[in-house]
Amino acid sequence: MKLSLATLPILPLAALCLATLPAAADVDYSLTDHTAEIAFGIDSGESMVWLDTFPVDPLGAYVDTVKVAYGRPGGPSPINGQNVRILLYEDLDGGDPKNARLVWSFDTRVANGNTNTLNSYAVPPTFVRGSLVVGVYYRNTNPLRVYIGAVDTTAPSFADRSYTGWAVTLDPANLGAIPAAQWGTLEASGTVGNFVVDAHARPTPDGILLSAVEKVPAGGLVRLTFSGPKSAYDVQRASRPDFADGAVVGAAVAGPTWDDPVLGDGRTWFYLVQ
Ligand SMILES: [Ca+2]
Repeated sequence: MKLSLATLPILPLAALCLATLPAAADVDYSLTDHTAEIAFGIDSGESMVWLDTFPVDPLGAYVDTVKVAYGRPGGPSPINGQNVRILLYEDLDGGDPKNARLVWSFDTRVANGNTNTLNSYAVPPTFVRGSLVVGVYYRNTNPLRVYIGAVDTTAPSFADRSYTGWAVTLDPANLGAIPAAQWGTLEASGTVGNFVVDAHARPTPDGILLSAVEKVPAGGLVRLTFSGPKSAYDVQRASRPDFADGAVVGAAVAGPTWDDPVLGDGRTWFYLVQ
């Protein structure tokens, strides 16, 4: 990610300091303790979606993982191998996600069913505004009802955050088409709890957060503070915001800080950490 910095020493410190941003470089979204007491089911020949909603945290607007647990320990349905579709939506106005837009999906098969195991599904970092909505689509082609959605019913539970809908045929890219009587919150269906569906997200597409740019007058230094998923970073410096004359001034830097002895040179510099 890019941040710019004017290194003129006459600038007030506030103009140089972005230290109010925390250094945390990711966000875990979850409504549950990852232990399912109930498995949510769908009848033979019918389809359903089960979804959790999360207001977007600015430090986690780029979703890179969806995590799902299926069934519950001791659950009645042998669900491993069932076809499911993992879903990620953007819900601009938050609240009820029936008007959310499907931005990513992934066809897979249930694994680790009835064990409280979270299965992780990698998502190309996807920017989401408003609320992010994650969940699963499942069509039951078996002759019996299948109990497949994992529900945590122990306190605390969060109302108006877990939603489900069903129909004989259902398009998860068009939740609005689900009949109103077959759509609503989990608690409206008679179960107080939340689905065991999580998401993980980053503050930037590459997960690198340049959280502070500070003056260190002793030594005439500009100090960059950054964090991210890599073990080493390259720091570029340029005199132009388009980095047309950018050059790597710090190669394979481990971080979390890096110092540039340019504080007193009277010039304006731009930095890029990759
Ligand atoms: Ca909505």
